[in-house]
Order: sequence, then structure tokens, then C-alpha cells
Amino acid sequence: MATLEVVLGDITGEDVDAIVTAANESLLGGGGVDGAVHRAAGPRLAEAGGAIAPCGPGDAKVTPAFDLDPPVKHVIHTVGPVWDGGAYGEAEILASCYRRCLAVADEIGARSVAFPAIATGVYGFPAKQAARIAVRTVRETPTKVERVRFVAFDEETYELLSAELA
Ligand code: AR6
Repeated sequence: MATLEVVLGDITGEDVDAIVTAANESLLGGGGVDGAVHRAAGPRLAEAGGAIAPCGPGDAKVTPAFDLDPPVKHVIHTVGPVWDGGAYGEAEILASCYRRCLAVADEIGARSVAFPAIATGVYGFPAKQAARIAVRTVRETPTKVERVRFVAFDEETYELLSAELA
């Protein structure tokens, strides 16, 4: 089972084999964490994303990390649910994001993966419920990934993820 860690910071500075971005179906880039990842990886990321798009909600697809600093070799693009009150399968789609990212990580042989708080920004998923789903799903998913780092971009998310891990 993977070791789970929580850190506060910018995911583009993580020393891991693969970082996850919270993308939209086009995989062409956007705001939030996706904007930061695309800026750090350079324009080839959008070219590579566009070539394998679309990516449906709950799914994940991988590209090279291009200009991101080593050891990051891969970007795993996942598309979270747009929150619409919670009765439209949002929780299951979010859990699927974490499962699919780990499955993709296994396919590419990544042993360390950093996740942002998928869907909790522009897509509006409540942060506490999202933290619970993130930690529970990663704990319950069989994987060869040895180290999973949850990267919180704000104190509240850091506290919520830390509480779930404790
Ligand atoms: N490192 C780590 N986390 C970050 C960073 C960063 N550099 N920047 C923001 N976050 P969001 P979503 C956090 O909106 O809700 C994009 O336009 C942020 O504080 O990035 O899944 C895509 O293209 C929040 O906790 O993703 C889609 O269109 C978390 O990352 C859409 O937004 C997720 O917020 C996806 O929305």
C-alpha cells in the first residue's frame, strides 16, 4: 500500500514521477491548477493533450511532462465532476478520478504521484467531502504506487486532508 502524505504548496514543484492536473475534457489547459501545470510544462502539453482528448469526467489520460523539472516525467490529466448539488453522481465521479489516476500511474510505472484537490476549485465540489473521498479512495485502491502526495494549495484544504489522514 502506498504511503500517503499531505503538503501545502504548488504541485508544479513536487519531486515525484507524475503529477495530476485537474483538467477539463479538452485537455487543452485552463485556470487553477491546470493553468499552473500547463505554464510549467510549456505549450507542448496542450498539443499532446489535444491529441488524446476528450477525457470524460472520472477518467484520466497521460502525457509527457515536457518542460516540468525532473524527476517529473508524466502529467496525468483527470476531469472531475462539476458540482451540481451532489445528487448527480458527483462523489462517484470524483472517486473514479483517483482510481483512474492510480491505474494510469501503474501503467506507466510511476512510483510517486502528486494529486491536487480535484474538482474543489472552479468545479465547486465541497472541500471536506472531497478530502474524505480523496483519502479513502487512494487507501482502498490497489496500486504499485509507493508514495502519494496530496498537495493542498490553501490552509483549509491542508487541514481537511490532514484530518482525513490522521
Ligand atoms: N498547485 C496545487 N493546487 C492548486 C494549484 C497549484 N498550483 N492551483 C490551484 N490549486 P481547480 P477543478 C488548487 O479550479 O475545480 C480549470 O480551468 C485549487 O486551490 O484548479 O477541478 C480546468 O481546466 C483547488 O483546491 O480545478 C477545468 O476547466 C484545486 O487545485 C476546471 O478548472 C482544484 O481547483 C477544473 O476545476
